[in-house]
Amino acid sequence: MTPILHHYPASPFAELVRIAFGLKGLAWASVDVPNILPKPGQTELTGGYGRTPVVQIGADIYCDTAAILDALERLQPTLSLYPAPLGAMHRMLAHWAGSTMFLSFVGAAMGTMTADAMGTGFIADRRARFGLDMAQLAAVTPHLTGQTRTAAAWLDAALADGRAFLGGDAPGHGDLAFYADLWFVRNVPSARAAAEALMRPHVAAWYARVAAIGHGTRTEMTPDEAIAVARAAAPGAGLGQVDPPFVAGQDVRVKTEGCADAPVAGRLVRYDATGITLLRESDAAGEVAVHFPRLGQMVL
Ligand SMILES: N[C@@H](CCC(=O)N[C@@H](CS)C(=O)NCC(=O)O)C(=O)O
Repeated sequence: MTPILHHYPASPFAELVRIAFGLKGLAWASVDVPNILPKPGQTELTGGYGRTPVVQIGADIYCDTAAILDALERLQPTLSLYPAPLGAMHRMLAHWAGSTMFLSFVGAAMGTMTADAMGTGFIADRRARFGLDMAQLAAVTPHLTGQTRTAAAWLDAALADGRAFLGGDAPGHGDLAFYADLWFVRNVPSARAAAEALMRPHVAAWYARVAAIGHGTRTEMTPDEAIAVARAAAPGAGLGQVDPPFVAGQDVRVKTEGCADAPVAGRLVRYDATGITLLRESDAAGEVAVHFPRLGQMVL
């Protein structure tokens, strides 16, 4: 079944997934979502999860790149996003690139933007959901820029032995995650100087190799068409088990750490080291399974 990506062009986490499609040579459908709430088509499917990206495969809805990449790995095992020798260690690299370092890269780039360039709607959205404070951002931008330079120096040192990708000959999740961080800085016009400072020789060559992977084969889809795809499908088979203290079928809510977005309510059918899955009823799409990674999600 063709995966459907709910995203907007400037999202670095969406860029990570677009390159993952390219790595696996997948055909995919693209649904454009706004870069601020509300996102009615997306939240009809997720039950409230409003972050970007979300990938839908039939009536299975994957929230967060960690859950999305697991789903793509099951859908199309080759080429693997977790190639040897690093294997699962790619998850650790990607987690660092997508947490502490993501905030540094995004802050370093956004700290160069004027409030006008961001727009009042965007600033209000990020303030309400993530606590964005423009004055505080301006004050910490030099610090965040320094943090990104250390990450770039480490990447450059890791690549200095001539390896093509962070784990050797084959690219993996960790490459895609760091690529997305740098890609975001490079795509903010006012952050040009910050971006240039990151492009050390080995980093620049590696960045070009990741970019060359491309995005696979993209077609366009409307939010209503995506909802119709979910309505016509049934959620896939269970992926795991429900560990204590919860029990299978229990009504719970899943809330993302560090974000004020509404929690997602549903019946718990997976809660283990591999992730979290809820079954829920959507008015428009019928029964859907909403999948989350284990890290970064609170079950309430
Ligand atoms: N841990 C999440 C982080 C996703 C994330 O922070 N996405 C940003 C955009 S790149 C976001 O949701 N911003 C708010 C929005 O798009 O509404 C993941 O790996 O997918």
